[in-house]
This record gives sequence, structure tokens and C-alpha cells, in this order.
Amino acid sequence: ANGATASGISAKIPAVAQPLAEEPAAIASNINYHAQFSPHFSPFKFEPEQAYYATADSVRDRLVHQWNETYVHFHKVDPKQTYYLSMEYLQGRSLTNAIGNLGIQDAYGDALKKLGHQLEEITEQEKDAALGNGGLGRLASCFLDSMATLNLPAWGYGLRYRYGLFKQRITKEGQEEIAEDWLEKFSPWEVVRHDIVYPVRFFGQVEVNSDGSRKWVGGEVVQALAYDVPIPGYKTKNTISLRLWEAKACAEDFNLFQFNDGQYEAAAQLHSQAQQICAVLYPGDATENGKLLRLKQQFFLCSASLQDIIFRFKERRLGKGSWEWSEFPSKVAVQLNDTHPTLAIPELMRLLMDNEGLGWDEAWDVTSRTIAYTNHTVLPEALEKWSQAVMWKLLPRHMEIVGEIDKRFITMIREEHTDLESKLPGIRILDDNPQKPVVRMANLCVVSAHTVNGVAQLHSDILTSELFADYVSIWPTKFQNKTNGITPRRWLQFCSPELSSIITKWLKSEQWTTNLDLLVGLRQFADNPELQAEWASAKMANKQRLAQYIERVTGVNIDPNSLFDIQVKRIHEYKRQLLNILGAIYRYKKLKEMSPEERKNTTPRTIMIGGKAFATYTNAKRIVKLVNDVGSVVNNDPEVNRYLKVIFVPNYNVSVAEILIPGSELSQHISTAGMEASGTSNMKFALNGCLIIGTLDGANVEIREEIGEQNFFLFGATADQVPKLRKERENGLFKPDSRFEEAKKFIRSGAFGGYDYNPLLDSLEGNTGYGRGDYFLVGRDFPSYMDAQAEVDEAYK
Ligand code: GPQ
Repeated sequence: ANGATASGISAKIPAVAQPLAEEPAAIASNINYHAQFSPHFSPFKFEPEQAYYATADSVRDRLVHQWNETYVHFHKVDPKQTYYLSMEYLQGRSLTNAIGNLGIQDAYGDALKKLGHQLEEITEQEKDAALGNGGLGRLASCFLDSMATLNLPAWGYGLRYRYGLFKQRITKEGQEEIAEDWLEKFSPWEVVRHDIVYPVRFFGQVEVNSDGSRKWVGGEVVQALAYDVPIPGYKTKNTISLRLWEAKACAEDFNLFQFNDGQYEAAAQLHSQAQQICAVLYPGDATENGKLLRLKQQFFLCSASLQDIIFRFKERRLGKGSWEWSEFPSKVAVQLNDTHPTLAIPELMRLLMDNEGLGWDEAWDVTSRTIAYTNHTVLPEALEKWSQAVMWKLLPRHMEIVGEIDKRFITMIREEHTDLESKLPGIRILDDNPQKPVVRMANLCVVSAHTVNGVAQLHSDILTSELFADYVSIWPTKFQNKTNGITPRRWLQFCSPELSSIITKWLKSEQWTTNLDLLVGLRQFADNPELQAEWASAKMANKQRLAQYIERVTGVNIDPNSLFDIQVKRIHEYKRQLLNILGAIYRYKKLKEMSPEERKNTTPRTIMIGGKAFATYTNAKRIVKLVNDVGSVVNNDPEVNRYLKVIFVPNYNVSVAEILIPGSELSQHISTAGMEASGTSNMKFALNGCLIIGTLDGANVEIREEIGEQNFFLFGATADQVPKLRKERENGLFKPDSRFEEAKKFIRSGAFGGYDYNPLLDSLEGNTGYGRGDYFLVGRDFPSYMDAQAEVDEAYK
């Protein structure tokens, strides 16, 4: 595809003479132009929806200009380029972010007013691009924003899923999943590149040539077509690309003969197979078919992206005459976002050996100096393992290569690290267990990558002391920590303009938006009553906006004078939403038992919980149902509902987070210690002046050091205590707190309706034969959690 040219590209793209106008009148006329001449809708209609698309088209013009210049610039400078490979990006909306980064929100607001619209209303027309599941996907999107802002030469690569993360609807039965059609009309933020197409093969066999070289042939070939999304940096021209691949069949794959013969489905079979690849994010992997499709997606991303990276490397080298493959790692960095794109390792080896003619040693040297791997979890069930049989079928050449990497690793251990020989069954790449032979993707990454990182200090420590401990003595310098981060533009400046302008006013500078260390400058004013009043009024405005939103989506009226307490994240037993709701249930029961006078002395609270449960994760769905059932009872109980409300926030996503987080006063980050690799919403809440109740887990540890112990309500077991506590629990040595027993009993009594919560509650019991022995230590941490909550109530007063 795309035959590289020696001339380079800068000569071919004429520079745009004039940057676009910034006066509202000129912008309004540009929006008007798009409304009339970008043929998305019939003419003469200019409702908020049409206004949104016309505004987005107009903003995109500006981005395209900077975007092309960025490409030309880096083509000339030829720096080392970073490529982020990720199966997930949770981009959310783009309009507010784009005009904010371009610094033209006021001009666009005024322009829209001239056209009879409000910017806020227009931005709400946009659907979230939710091509990810949770923290890992949002991290990828924050990194793109950050890299663009830091003027780095970076690209993101991902897949253009037709349907992103499902929409969550709450019914009487609990969570219902609905396909989210983010491309229902179209996305104004993507540009299809009809000239960027690469073939990607599946199945087939390996041919051995007379010279001993090998080639992967046969099978089925689909085309990867590039869709580019511009990622503007903040207050810089740098606009980088998120390249999303779509799978397409070729015209020849459509069998006209069969079609004319009336065999319509058979005729289009290859087309529909190609379409399946990018149809949905994370197809359920319960069935063998689902598994194969997920592996196809992963390989599709890796193969298309690496072909593109190699093409760009060659294109830039050709401009300089020729290239040495040994230079590749000084021009290309490939970062794997978890093990999902691990196949980039054998695919780069294959491309270098079979297409470019390198020998094993040279290809291995280039590959291992190019690839780095980020680990995002230590949960055993989340560490990817692929069946060797499935891999042999789908990717026969890659399995040969993986087998060779494994063989050489074993030889190296036997020759150079005899002390680790007994550990080989656990640390080698292939697990040849005859019951179920698998490839361990994390092991492949650790063996092949030059650098491996965890996502918070505690998590990185656990990697080197436990999960990857045996590798540390082989490669002592390979392991690093890179604590996660968030973009302060989306997560403070744009989602809370009120608080942002107060910060800017007191710091007398806007520099904090790119350098958060400067926020310490506020400390000297901490006791200033004027700042305190301004701060409180910004928080109140954000709480009122949040209250309006909650009323709109749930019908429940919440009191902005109550403490707003929020836990939003994917629903998972290790994140312990169950601990939160059990605490709320206990609080409700105590309120019921109080006299009206006693109730008046309590701190009124609104507890909000939001998040999606994986469609087949039964206990997670039961937790969603429980929160909703508790809300129905508590919120309708006239005796206590002035002092307590329990809200399940439906369909939590990036845009909902942008409303919730600025209005928060307490947020809950209460995972079983050692299980949350980092967490990233903890950072967003803290940045918005929200206090945290939490365990010593993930990035909580570092946040607590930064914000001070007095701003962190700490409770619970520490990571190093967890294994012993689980043992004790197994051996029947755990004595539950009476408050914990009371809360569970209250649910079992039917206080929250007729749904059978026994299976969920049984998971919290000891090893009685049916429970899971409270693996997540909810019972163990419940008393210290309730004590910390009592401290919160006092502090709020
Ligand atoms: N994370 Cl392995 C995900 O969101 N999805 C995944 O598949 C894996 C991890 C999260 C992790 O649970 C959080 O603790 C991190 O903050 C986040 O990745 C980003 O590193």
C-alpha cells in the first residue's frame, strides 16, 4: 500500500495562507456556511442538532489546518516518534475540548448567540465517543491530550468500533444494555483517509522457501482503512492524530456469481466477516467464537498499525537517501497499553524477518528496543492467556515466532540464570499444561519489551515484588513506575469554569492549567475568607447544576445543602460498591431508629453511585440492582429522606463525569488494598477540591501524600496485610462486627423489596460452602469504614 516516495510530503501540501478569523461575526458566517453547504441535513433547518454539526465542521476546519502543519513539521524534523497502541479510547465529547484548547470558546459562544443558540446547549448535542470500557481507555485519551499539549511527536492507534460501550438503562430488573450508536449520523471529528489502506491476513499457512526463509500465505485477507481523529494540544499548534482502523473487504471478495444465483448471504460472506471485526468493543468472550473475534481485533490493530509505522519510517528515511534497520528504535517507540496489543511483538518480528529480510538476532534487537509495555492490573482473571490451538489456527507464523522466543528464553535461563530453572514453568511464555495449553501474554511482553511499567507506585512495587518478581533478577533495570495522570483542562478548566477562574484570579496566572505544581500557590490564601467564600459559591453552583441533572435523569430531587458523596467507576467486586451501599443501608437503619430531634443533629447526605456492570458479570449486576432498590425505599421514606438520599446515576460516562466531579464534596475510592492498580477518578475528584475516603491502594497513596492526611479519610487493611487476613478468614478466625451483620440482616429481611439478594450477600460470608469467603474483605474493613464515615460527618459540620 501507499508506495513510499523519495520526495517527502512537504512540497505537496500548500501552506494555508491565513489562519481563520477569530471575530464572532466571521465565525458565525463560517458556521452558517457549513449549515448550508455541508450536506448533512436538508436546508433551512437550524435546530440545536444542525447547529452542533455546523459548529463542529467549522471548528474542524481550524484543526485540519494545524493538523497538516504538524504532520509536515515532524516529517521535516524527523524526531523519534511515540506510538501508543490501545484497544480502547474513551474520548467523550470533542467540541468543548477543541474550542477550549484553541482558546476560542468566547468567540464561538458569541457567534452562536448571533445565530440564536447557546454554546452549552449546542455542546450537549454531541454523543460521547465511548470506544473504551473504563480507566484504561480514559487514560489513553488523557495521554493523547497531554502529549499533544507537550508538543510531543506522538500518535495513537486504535480501532473504529461501530458500537462503543453500551448504553446503560435502569429498569425494575436492574441494568439493561443497549447498543450505543455513536456513528448513528456521523462523527464530524474523523477524517477517512482513502489512501491509507493495509492488508491484514488471518488463518492460512506458513510456506518455507528454498533459502529457508518463511512466508505466511493463504487464509483470508481484510483491508484496514484509516480514520483519523485530530487531537489538538492546549494553546499550541501541535495537533496529533488518533488513527482508528476500520476493517473492509475488497470488491473482489463480493461473489457476483453467487449473488446472481440468488445466494445473497453466501455472496456477501467475506464482507460481513470483515464487518464483524470492528462491529463492537470487547465482544463477550464466553464462547469460542467470541474469543476468536477478540483475538482477530487485537491482531488487526497490531498489524495495520505496524505496517503504517514501518511505512512512515521508510518514507522519512527515503527523504534522506536510505536507512539502516538498526536506526528503527531511535525513530520509533511503541507503547503497549496493557497486553491487548501484545501481538505487535511477533508481528514486528515477522514483518522484519519475512518482509524485510532481517535475521532473527537483528529483528529481535530492533523489536525489543522498540517495544515497551504498561501493566494495568494484577488480577489473575484479567491477565490475558490465549489458547495455543486458537493461535496456531489464526496466526500460524506468529505462533512459530512466539515458540522461538519462548525456546530462546528457556535456553538463556538454563545457561545464565540456573537459580531460576525451577521457576521456568511459571515464567516462560508458553504454558504447555496438557489440559489447556496457552500463551501467557504478560510473560511475552515482559520478556520482549525493553521497559515494563506499573501505573502507581504501590502497583509497580507489587509488580516487582510479586507478579514479575522472578524477572527482576534477570533484568534489574527493566521495571519502572509511571503513576497515571489526567488532563487538567478537561477535568477542571473546562468542566468547572467557575472554580478555574477563581484559581486563576488568586494565582494571577493561568499557568496552572499546564503545570499543576503551581496550585501550591493557593496555600498562602487558604485562610482568606474572601477566597473561601468564592470557593464555596463555585462549589454550590456546581452542586446545583448536578442536582438539576440528577432530577432530569432520575426524577429524584436532591438537596444541594447536603453532603454530596460520590462513587463512580466500573462496577466490580474489588472496587467494593457493596461496602458503600452496606454503609448507606446501616446509616438508613440508624436514622430510622432515631427520634426526630436526634435526626436533626446528623449530617444530611446524598450518596451517588454510578457505573456500568459487564453484561455477564452477575454479582456486579446484583449490586446495581441493590443500589437502585435501596434508593427507591430511602428516597421515598418521608421520615428520613431529608437526611439521606441514595441515587444510582444511570449511564455513567465521560460527559456525566464532567457534571458529577465538579459538584462532589466526598468521593469514595475504597478498593481492597492491592487490587486497584491506580485509579484515575481519584485524581479528578481531588483536583476539584473534593475530599477522599479511601484505602491505601493505587494512586490514593500518592494523592494522600500530596493533599495531606487531614484531607483523606483513611480506613481499611493495607496491601501487605491482605493475604494473611484472607487466610484467617478461610480458617474461620474472622469475627464480624455487629454493624456489618445488622446491615446484611436488614437486606435479607426484605427491607428493600422481594429480589433475592441472598446469593450476593452469601459472597460476603465465610467459607460455608456456598460463599466466596468474602475474598474482597468487605466484612473486615466495614467497621473502620464506618468509623471513617463518622469522621466525615463531623468534619462536614
Ligand atoms: N484497567 Cl487491565 C481498566 O480500566 N481496564 C483493564 O482492562 C485493566 C485495567 C484500569 C485499572 O483497573 C485502574 O486501576 C487504572 O487506573 C486504569 O486501568 C489505568 O491504568
